[in-house]
Amino acid sequence: MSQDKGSQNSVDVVIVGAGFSGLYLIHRLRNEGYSLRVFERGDGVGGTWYWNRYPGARCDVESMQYSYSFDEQLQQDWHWPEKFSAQPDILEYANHVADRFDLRKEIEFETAVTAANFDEAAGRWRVETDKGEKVSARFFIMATGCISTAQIPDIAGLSSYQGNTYHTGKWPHEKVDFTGQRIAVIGTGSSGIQAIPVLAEEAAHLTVFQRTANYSLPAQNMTMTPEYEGEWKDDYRARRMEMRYTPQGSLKDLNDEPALAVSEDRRREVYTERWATGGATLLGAFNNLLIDQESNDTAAAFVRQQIRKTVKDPATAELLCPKDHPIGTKRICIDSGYYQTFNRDNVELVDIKKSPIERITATGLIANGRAFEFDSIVFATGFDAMTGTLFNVDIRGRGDQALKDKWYAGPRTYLGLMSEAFPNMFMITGPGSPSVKGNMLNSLEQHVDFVTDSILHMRERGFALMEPTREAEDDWVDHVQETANRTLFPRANSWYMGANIPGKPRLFMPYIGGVGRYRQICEEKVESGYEGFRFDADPAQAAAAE
Ligand code: N01
Repeated sequence: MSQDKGSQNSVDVVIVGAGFSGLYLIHRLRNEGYSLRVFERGDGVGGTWYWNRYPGARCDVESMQYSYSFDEQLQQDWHWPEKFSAQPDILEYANHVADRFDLRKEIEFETAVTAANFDEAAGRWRVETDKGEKVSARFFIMATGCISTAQIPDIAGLSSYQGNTYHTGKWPHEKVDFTGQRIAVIGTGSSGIQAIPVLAEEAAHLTVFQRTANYSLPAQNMTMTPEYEGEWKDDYRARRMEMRYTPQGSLKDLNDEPALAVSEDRRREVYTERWATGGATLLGAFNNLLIDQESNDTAAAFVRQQIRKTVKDPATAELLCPKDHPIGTKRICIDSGYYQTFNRDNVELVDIKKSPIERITATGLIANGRAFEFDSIVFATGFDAMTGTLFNVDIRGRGDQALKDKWYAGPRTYLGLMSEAFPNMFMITGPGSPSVKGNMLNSLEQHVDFVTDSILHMRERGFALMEPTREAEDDWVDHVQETANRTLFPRANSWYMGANIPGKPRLFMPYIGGVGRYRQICEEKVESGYEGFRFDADPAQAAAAE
């Protein structure tokens, strides 16, 4: 059984990260009697929701669905105050789960894992931390999230800036008071689009620097009603089961009809209804919006129409209208009053599409040949997604091969769970799994269950090592790309494609074949004897027996 944290340098499992994946892993593996060391670089639990504390941060999956399903009493007891939860409420939930299941005592906070090497002779992982500790473990699990390495672009002069700088993904813990300040926000992805309306209310003046106009849909958020909450709680088990086999891991109203099969008037009616309902429901208005360009164009045109109706200044409205990628192929943004914010007198939109920000100065920045002065600059510039955090740890598998080297042309995984030559190393929601293309809570629970069940499978059968075969991995990598290529997703310069990081290989990283379909594939592999994986005996014992 597990002992006090910090007391063991040889354990069954090392877990990196105490976000939602790490917490559930601790719960499951500890209940099965495994000894653990869990390292978390932050000083609290919650992962993404620990770091992304920027004003306006909110989840765009409904609260009743963006929560754990593993414990019936937990889901019955917990009350979400709003339809779409704000970051502080989600963080409070993570803390509640950590306390309720007594998980905190397993976690070493403010400790980053720096390296992990697979010792082939011993069949164990040697893990090192930034505190200089070395721990040996049979299993090594990266539960580090998909968007956890914040990215500040390398703009000339950045270090000369005398004002305050912030990144949405590394927001300070104490409240930042922007009253009376002139602020710049660089970036108009999900984070920027959520932060801008809130910052605009506080700041004296806000300048938004936009490189790519993004499609944003209104959240139409509301206070949770007892009726809605009750409806879910009365039927939670059945609904959770249903969610698991849906395309996005959540219950949504998906219309199984192609967009061009109905009249233009009917299409407009459907889009208008879904715009009023809020959230990402508009993307489910027809069944081929993310596959067929002409169909997609109809939804994109509708959203541009809404933008032009909302934003009073026609030139600003035009700049805010996305025209260079199909709607939904960059992560759709969900906002509360984003477009309306540009009607405020204290907000200006600056287009930097044609020429990037020239440089940052001591007092502001220069863009389009114009000098701006700011008290604070907010970088809403995104993340080195999916692979960045894995590469921040020097992970080496068989033959001292670095993960980074093996993946030089893009991530190579089997089912987004493991990579060949890295035995007993698991990734929770790794590249090649649906992860960010669905309800993350649903996907991470599935992965934690898969990993725990695999470890139990090995225990029952006396296996020591688990690893995908090269053939299975090659086939899966091809399948992930072929599936993406049947959609419109590769047409956008998105972080899904690695396009936001200079030099990153351009390919679609998540699996877009559907959350439910993916779960079925995983189940089929297990049922057919863990097809595509190979299991080996303990190399140390085998050597001793010779
Ligand atoms: O990051 P992003 P994010 N000069 O990469 C711009 C999740 N999330 O933090 O599009 C100027 O999407 C960049 O421009 P461009 C969600 O999955 C969820 O906003 O590359 N601009 C873009 O506008 C989301 O997708 C929630 O041309 C530069 C922006 O910065 C993911 O996190 C809320 C630049 C980055 O957008 C990441 O979202 C928040 C430069 N040098 C986040 N470099 C919800 O659940 C980058 N940009 C609601």
